This record gives sequence, C-alpha cells and structure tokens, in this order.
Amino acid sequence: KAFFTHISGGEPPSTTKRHTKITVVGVGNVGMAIAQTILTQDLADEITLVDAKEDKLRGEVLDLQHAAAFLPRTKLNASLDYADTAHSDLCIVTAGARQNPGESRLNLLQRNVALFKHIVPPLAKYSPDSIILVVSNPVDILTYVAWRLSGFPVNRVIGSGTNLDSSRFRFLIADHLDVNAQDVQAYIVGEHGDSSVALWSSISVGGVPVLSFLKRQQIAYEKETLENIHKEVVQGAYEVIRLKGYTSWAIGYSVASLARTILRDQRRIHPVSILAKGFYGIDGGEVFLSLPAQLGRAGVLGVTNVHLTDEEAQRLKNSANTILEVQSQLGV
Ligand code: 6V0
Repeated sequence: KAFFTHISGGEPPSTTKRHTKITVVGVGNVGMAIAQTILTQDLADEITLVDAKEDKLRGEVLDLQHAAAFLPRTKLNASLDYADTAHSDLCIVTAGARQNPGESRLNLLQRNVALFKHIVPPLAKYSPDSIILVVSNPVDILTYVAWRLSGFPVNRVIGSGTNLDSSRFRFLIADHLDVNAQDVQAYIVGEHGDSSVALWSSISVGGVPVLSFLKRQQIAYEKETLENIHKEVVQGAYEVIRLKGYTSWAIGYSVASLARTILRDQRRIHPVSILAKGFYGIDGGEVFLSLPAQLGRAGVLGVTNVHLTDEEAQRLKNSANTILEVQSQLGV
C-alpha cells in the first residue's frame, strides 16, 4: 500500500514553473558556502555537486542532506561523473589548485588552466544551454579560459569578478558614514585583485552623490581616507585568509546573489567579469574584467555606461593591460 493516497486531479498543471538545476564544481570552502547559501535561499530545485575527491564530496552532500528537515525541498546530488550535471541552468566553477609554497602565480594559473580543460568541456557538453559562472582564481583570466573552452556565446560565460570587492567596498563606506550598506551604490571594477579600480566619482548613498555632497558641505576632500578604504578592499581577502585560512561567507552570499539575478531574470546590475573589449575604451585584446553589467536569464544583457573621470578610465585600461600581459604568457 502506498504511503500516500493520491487524489485524482492532483497532477501538476502543465504550466507549473520549470525545474531549476544548479551545478557547483569544487566542494572546498568556497563551493560549499555557495551551495549552502543557494540552498537556504531556495534558488534551485536541484543542486549537483562535483569534486575530484570522492570522500569529501560524499561527506559534504550527506551533511547537507541531514539538514533537509530545516530547508526548502531541494534535490541534492553528488557525483564524479559530469553526465549527472546534464540540463543544468547554471554551472558554478569553484575548483582550483592551491598555491604551493614558493610557487609563482603564473605557475598556479597554468595548473588551474589544466584543471579547467577537464571541467569546462564536459559542463558545456552536458548543459549546452547553461550559463557558466567562474569563481576560481585568478577569476578574470579563468573566465576567459572557460569562454574559450566552452565554445559558448560570450553573454553566457561570467566571472564573479569584483561583485565581492564591491560588496566589501560598500560595507566599508557604510561603516565610515554610519549608514546601511544596501543604501550605498558603489562599484569596484577592473581586475578582481590588486589592480582593481574604485569608481569614487559615481558613489551615491540613498541617491545623494557622495563626493559632490562632501564638496558642497565644504567637508575637506579626504582623498587619503578614500584611498585607504580602497586599500582595505584590496587587502580584505589577504587579511581574511591570514586570519582564518580561506574566505567563504561573503563569496557565498555574493555568488548566490548572482544566481538569483540570473535564474529569476531579475535584470539587476552587478559588477562582474565579462568580455570587456569595446567598452570604456578597452580595445587591446580579448580581456575579461569586471564592468557594471545587467544580468538576467540569458546571461549578460548589457553594460551600464557609468561616467568615469579621466583618471578612473586610465586606471581601468591599466587594469586590462595587467590581465592581458599575464594572459599572453598562457598560450590558451
Ligand atoms: P579549496 O578549499 O582548496 O577547494 C577547492 C576544491 O576543488 C577542492 O575540494 C578540490 O578537491 C577541488 N578540485 C580540484 N581539482 C578538481 C577537479 N579537477 N575537478 C573537480 N574538483 C576539483 O579552495 P577554496 O574553496 O577555498 O577556493 C576555491 C577557489 O575560489 C580558489 O581558486 C579561490 O582562490 C577562489 N576564490 C575566488 C573568489 C572570488 O571572488 N572570485 C573568492 C574567494 C575564493
């Protein structure tokens, strides 16, 4: 006898919302923080986790499954086989090699490119209509690599880029001005990392442009304070890693917010890594870096034309050149 007595007519109507599936590759600190944030925010009907380490993978998925009684109903799978990722709407890549003592960043990058050659082609094969969201570092170059390896149109390959840096920036400005970070509109663009660019000229709080407000109130233009805030953003990741060994919570929320915008077609603007060629005077080659981009179900829908000062535009071009220089040594 069935546990449940079905009532005829209880079948779902054909208009039932479609099934949403997310794959997360890499169940390290970052992949798991992303998976658990997505779970608690009820963003997917199914999540498939993939990793090269079988025990770790099975352990993580069991641990999450044991929380089912407290969570929205989501089917969780763990697999070493990319066939199980088939029909994903969104594929999030967080797998990465760790830097060995004394190893150069370029060498680490080459090892990660080798990993991506095993990860991206099968993701693209089994989910040819998906959107690939790259989180592994160095995120800008690896997003370019994922784009090349996937053969996807450029609007369906996105790097998490400076979405996280911008959230750190908004937190620090909010803290400085004693306001809510959600009321601070502020972007960090360019490379996710050392050459990132803070767009001070366009910051606003509750619709009030901050720099012109400070000037009008004849509050001394605190250039040094502003630069220190940007330095703190750049140092932020290093500081968290020095203190706790890795970063996880903020990147988890940051990527979940991207997943929500994409899967629910929210058309919000996020600073994320996209093919930047042709925007903001960047014309030196095929470079991925973060620009304020409108995202939706089709991926990247457009790029916002934020007004940049000459200095900001120059810094952005320098950031593009920094990435291109490393990229040119890769031979991808
Ligand atoms: P981690 O804890 O070492 O996890 C990496 C995971 O990748 C491990 O579980 C590995 O087993 C797995 N892995 C390695 N090779 C493969 C493979 N071929 N296939 C499948 N899985 C594999 O690292 P952590 O989770 O801390 O960081 C992951 C990546 O995210 C790193 O490259 C970080 O630098 C990067 N981050 C990017 C951020 C961003 O803003 N873009 C922010 C934080 C971290």
